[in-house]
Amino acid sequence: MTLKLCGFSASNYYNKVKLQLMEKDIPFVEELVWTGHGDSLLVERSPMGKVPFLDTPQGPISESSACAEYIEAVYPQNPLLPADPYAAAKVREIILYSELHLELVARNLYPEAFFGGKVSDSLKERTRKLLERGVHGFAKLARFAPFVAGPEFTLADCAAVAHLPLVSSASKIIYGEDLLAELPVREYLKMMSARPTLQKVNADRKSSTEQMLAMRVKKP
Ligand SMILES: N[C@@H](CCC(=O)N[C@@H](CS)C(=O)NCC(=O)O)C(=O)O
Repeated sequence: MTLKLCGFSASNYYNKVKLQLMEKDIPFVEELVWTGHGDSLLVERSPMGKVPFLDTPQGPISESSACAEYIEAVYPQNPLLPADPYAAAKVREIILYSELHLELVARNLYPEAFFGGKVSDSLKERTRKLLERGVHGFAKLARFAPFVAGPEFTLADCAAVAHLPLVSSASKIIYGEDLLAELPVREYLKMMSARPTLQKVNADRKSSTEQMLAMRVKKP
């Protein structure tokens, strides 16, 4: 059975796994699954109702990092985790920092930054403090040499190219300042955008985002 990646292409976590599959040259199909409809079938496959999740011959896997680890274990071709356990742990560490201490924190700002909602001043203030701390920590680990974990393209790049642009734009929109400005994110994204795999992910992201925004406008 071919792997099936489920979710939608505007999702950064979906794109993290999609880029991994493409970089490893693994055949897969996509199933469009939107979130937020309280769909009991979705919760059967992804208990938190989140995307992405992966349909495998043995059943579904939710959480992008669990999906990513499964893919690396089952498809050793074009490995995106170093063989050395310490080096692999450093890649995983960067992924965790980019998600727990940057993306998930910046996510507090998305309702106002991207979806026409409002975020309270106190939440903006709290989020800014946490983000500054996260950026400081991430900056100590990220190498950008030229890839985020060092000289090789790894899973950390699949995460970083999906998450960093969102963190950057949300902070620019809400604080009038890019909280990632101390990092060479622009140069990094420019270098990464030469990859045909990322070009495809980004093209799909654009059309999926338009679709998602159109659906939101139609809601009563
Ligand atoms: N920790 C999860 C995060 C996934 C996530 O937050 N996905 C968003 C889309 S980008 C989602 O499904 N949101 C719907 C919801 O939270 O109900 C992962 O790594 O897969």
